[in-house]
Amino acid sequence: MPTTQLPNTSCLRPDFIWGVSTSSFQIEGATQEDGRGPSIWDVYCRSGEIRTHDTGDVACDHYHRYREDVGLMKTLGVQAYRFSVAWPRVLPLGRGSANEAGLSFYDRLIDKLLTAGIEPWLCLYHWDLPQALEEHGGWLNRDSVFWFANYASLIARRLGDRVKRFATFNEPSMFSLFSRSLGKPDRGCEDKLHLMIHNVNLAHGAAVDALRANVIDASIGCIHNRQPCRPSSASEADAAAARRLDVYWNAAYPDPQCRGTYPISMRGAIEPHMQPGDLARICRPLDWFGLNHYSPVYVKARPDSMLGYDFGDKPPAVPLTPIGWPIEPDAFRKTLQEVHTNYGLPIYVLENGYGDFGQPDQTGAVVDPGRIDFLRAYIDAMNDAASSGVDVRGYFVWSLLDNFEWDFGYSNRFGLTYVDYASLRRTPKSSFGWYAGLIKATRP
Ligand code: PNW
Repeated sequence: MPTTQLPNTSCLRPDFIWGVSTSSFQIEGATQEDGRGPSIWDVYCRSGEIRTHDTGDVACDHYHRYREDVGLMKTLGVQAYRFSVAWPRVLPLGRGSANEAGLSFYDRLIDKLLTAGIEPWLCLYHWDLPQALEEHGGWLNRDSVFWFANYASLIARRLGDRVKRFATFNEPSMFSLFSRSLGKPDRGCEDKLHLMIHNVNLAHGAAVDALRANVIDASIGCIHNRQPCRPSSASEADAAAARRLDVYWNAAYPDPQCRGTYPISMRGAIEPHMQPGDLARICRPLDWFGLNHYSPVYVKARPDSMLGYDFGDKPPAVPLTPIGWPIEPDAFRKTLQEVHTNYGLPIYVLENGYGDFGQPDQTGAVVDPGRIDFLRAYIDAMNDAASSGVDVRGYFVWSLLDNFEWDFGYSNRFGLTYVDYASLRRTPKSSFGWYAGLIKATRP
């Protein structure tokens, strides 16, 4: 297929929003500047657990280069930009007195976006918990509900005159399933997992209330990573493990938040942490469902591990991205349909993207036809979902820039823009030009 070919977008709404997403720890750098406090990720990066020994100290240096990055978005033509606020940058200890210098960075970024005609979509939590709060138990302490609500209220009061789109959490199921604060990921940490799930759900509900109280015209959601969990073999044990993981990965947060109930199979384990009125505190009215989707997950049974699962082999017939993630656009279509059926909210796809190791060629160009083919196929699948009645209103590519890819450090690249981590120079990839062409073609 010629790399210039665009997907079918004929069934998308005329006011459909095209965007790009990033997160604070993955791009900002400047971790010790202007009074920012340490986050749990600064500490993890020094624990030796990140395979490449990378840190977020410099990352993409977005803290100093945000003007250039907003310029890239303007060239791309996106209507919206999803970013996150680093909680320890604005509240170095997680609570108590605010750090004016940190807040003013987000002032400058937001003003720059608005001047460029790009709508800011602000996510309160993309995994960089203030280390000071972790030392008080982090999400395992029920006080985290108040810490988070107070932080949400500060952001709403300070930035809510210009920001109207707010997400409480990014992928709560991911950071709880993979949280180091649970300890060794065996059966012994399951009780802590249930406590964390419940506290984070309560923190979501409390933050929604704090945002509504301070921003009259706020449009609020939570961002969920939904990926079908499939057994990696025909055995009944693997099928059972996949069903169990599916509940935790895909339903543990959206069910109580959007429907006011925990999935049946979890209720007994949540019960010891439940106080009267909790479900009503969690289930606050929302304006939309934020969906992050990449691929299905293949699961095998492993009885001694947390929830009794492990990641299994992918079926040999399934094509993979260079970093080994399955390419299955039809699973995206089905996921959109499920979210629509289960929760009935307007959907914004706030992450979808392709990870590779792409480097510049001899001419300095970064040519990434695999990413273009991936995005085209996934956008076609989204259009199919829309044609069958799914209320999908926006699509944001992960990510504007190559960035700090958590446990994989800087090796895995998801950007439409290549970042040379030595010079910090940005080079738009061919997918950048392709996405710009798509946005241009769909706008009157
Ligand atoms: C998301 N999985 O995480 C995050 O929101 C981003 O910060 C991250 O950079 C991006 O996806 C790419 O990884 C995920 O195992 C983590 O399927 C794990 C999975 C999916 C998404």
